[in-house]
Amino acid sequence: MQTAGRTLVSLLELNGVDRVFCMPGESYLELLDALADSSIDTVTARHEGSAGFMALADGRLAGRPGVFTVSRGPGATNASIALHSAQQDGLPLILIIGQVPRNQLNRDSFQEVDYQQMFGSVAKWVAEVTDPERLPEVITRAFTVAMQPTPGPVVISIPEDLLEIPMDPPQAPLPAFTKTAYAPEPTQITRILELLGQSERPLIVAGGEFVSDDDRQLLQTFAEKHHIPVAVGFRRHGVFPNQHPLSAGDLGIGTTPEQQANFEQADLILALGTRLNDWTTLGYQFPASPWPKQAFVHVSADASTIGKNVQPTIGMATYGPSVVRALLSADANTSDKLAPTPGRRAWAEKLAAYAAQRLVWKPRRYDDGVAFGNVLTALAEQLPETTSMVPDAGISAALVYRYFPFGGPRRLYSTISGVMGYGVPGAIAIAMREPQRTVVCLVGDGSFMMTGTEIAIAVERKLPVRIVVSNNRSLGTIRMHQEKQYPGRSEASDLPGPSFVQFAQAFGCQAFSIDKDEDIHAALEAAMKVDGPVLIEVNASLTSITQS
Ligand SMILES: Cc1ncc(C[n+]2csc(CCOP(=O)(O)OP(=O)(O)O)c2C)c(N)n1
Ligand SMILES: [Mg+2]
Repeated sequence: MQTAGRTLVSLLELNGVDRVFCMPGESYLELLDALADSSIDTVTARHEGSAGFMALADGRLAGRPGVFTVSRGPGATNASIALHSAQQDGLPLILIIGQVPRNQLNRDSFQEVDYQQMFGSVAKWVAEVTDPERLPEVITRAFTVAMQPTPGPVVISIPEDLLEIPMDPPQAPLPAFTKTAYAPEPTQITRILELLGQSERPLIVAGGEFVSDDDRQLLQTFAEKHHIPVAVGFRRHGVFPNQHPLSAGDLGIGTTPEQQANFEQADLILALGTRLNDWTTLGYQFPASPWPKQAFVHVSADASTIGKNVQPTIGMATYGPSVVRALLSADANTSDKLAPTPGRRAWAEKLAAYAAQRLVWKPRRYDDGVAFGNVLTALAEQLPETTSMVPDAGISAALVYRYFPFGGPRRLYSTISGVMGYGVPGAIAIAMREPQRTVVCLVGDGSFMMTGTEIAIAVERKLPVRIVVSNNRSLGTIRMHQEKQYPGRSEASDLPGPSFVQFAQAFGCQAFSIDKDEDIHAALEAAMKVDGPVLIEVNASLTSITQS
């Protein structure tokens, strides 16, 4: 016999969990105690939101949901930001909450919250365990639900007293949770190849389901074989190299009207592994809603998104990579690269030329600081191929999406939700999983001030994260919109702040500053040599934001 708290930890281990992120609370002491005796690495964050951001980032890389634990009421309320991001990003996340004891449930007791009501519209599933014997079923189901078909957040509430009840250890095979296969339908594969054969101007819209390096390579092989230009979905730049001759750029905030007009010339759209959100569809205009102007194939693991806003010629509720794999093997007898028709070659060249021209940053100078794009360009030159880029929200992130070259094995770990505060904790969690890669966080001063205290973990664990703070002393993105709509007025968006160099040093983190353009190269070079975490504060121009 062991306590239910220990059983819970055994169940996490059985489901492949080797790390959890937490902010402790008195409502789950037995779980914390059991973690101490387990194989699981427990990371204490300084705020539940950050613990959630770390788990969110961890869930992208671990092959199972990221897991974080928080206390009831206030703790759970703070945690909610990460659940929303997990939902928008389609990332697997499990939140475990220490709930009030069972004899206090439904009595408005101290810090009690009804989590079904609170998180019901954000989480894929919310469950409260009131019988310890059901822990194995509920926890394992949480992993299954969080992982598929489209990953997302799950919330499990466990009353404090339940954790202390003695019970038998779980007996389960490994891995404990199910990974369901969603096989593509062979007749539809044949039909897609027929449509492709008839198409002169095909376009792939590639979404976030191309997660692994293998899947991304598969997409590239397929695009190259048939000479199909690829536009990546909103903030999915890592899915296809943006300097590739078949790159058509990205769909989203930065798509210009001319680019959209070009995309609309496509006679076949293959939307692969994407839920086609509002940004990726350019405000539900591309493909035209509800009936596209061209043949349209929509492949998404999330069946509910197919035919939601746009009616496809072919809809397939399965994973994008599995369809690409099936398409490649269905015509495996043809050569690796088919000769494109002149029309298709010209089409791809036109889209790629436009996208390539959008990638070029022209250096700029301002009197009130450095244009952050100048720093980004220097970073792009200095950073190795094995860079993992973790942008927060704000101008620096927008510049990454527009200008940063994602060639070869460079990876992007952004948020679809555009949430402030993800950058520092996200980069820390990624650095724990990718010790062999260069992990870079780009973050604005406002966003850094939300979760920058997590730098303490990077110092404690000597994680070599490179944190670049774009300090424009403003909530610059909001200021940019204010300048457009309320010129000359900046109510609430000015943001006096500390010296971020001194802030980092107070935590024991090495720090450098870039005050003017001439400092960029030396500061970046010195920062890259640091063994352990490093912060670079950029005195960023605010006037540049309305001109970039
Ligand atoms: C949690 C959260 N709160 C508010 C916003 C709205 N918002 C988007 S960008 C931004 C300003 C970000 O400021 P900063 O991090 O300094 O970056 P900058 O835009 O100045 O580069 C705000 C307030 C958000 N995205 N997320
Ligand atoms: Mg700012």
